[in-house]
Amino acid sequence: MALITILNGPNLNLLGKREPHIYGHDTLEHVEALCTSRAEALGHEIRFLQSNAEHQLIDWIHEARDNSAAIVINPAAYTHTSIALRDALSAFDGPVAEIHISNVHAREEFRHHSYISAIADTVICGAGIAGYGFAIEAVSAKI
Ligand code: CA2
Repeated sequence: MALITILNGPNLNLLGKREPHIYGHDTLEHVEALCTSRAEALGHEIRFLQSNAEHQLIDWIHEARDNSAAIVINPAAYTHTSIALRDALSAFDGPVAEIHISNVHAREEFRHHSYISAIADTVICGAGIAGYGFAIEAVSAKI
């Protein structure tokens, strides 16, 4: 059994409460339940976290170096801005999956570039919250 750290970036605590036409009606609690169920089916445990603070996400990535076999991350808007998150993920030895609920490539131009994708093992977008399950399957296959 391995631990998979699942990180959620800024504003994802609002999931299901605003902008359902983009992100759907499911809340972050629903996402956690989906992740727990998928990970357990594959024989793994999860540590499911959300923060609006870049430094907190970086600290959790550093902790994952010692306690996790893989990281699944929805970096939210930090996807498009944060070299610091990319550097932290680069220092993690296990598989990393980047996941976006929406299809970022069908949205505004500023969402088309990700600082994370080039160092991720897996990139999933546009599958809704089901993408979290696909990301867990992808990293599980690489653990
Ligand atoms: O599609 C995704 O999962 C995103 O990572 C979500 C981010 C966005 O900045 C990325 O470009 C794509 C936004 C997360 C904020 O989520 C909200 C949910 C409900 C209401 C408001 C924001």
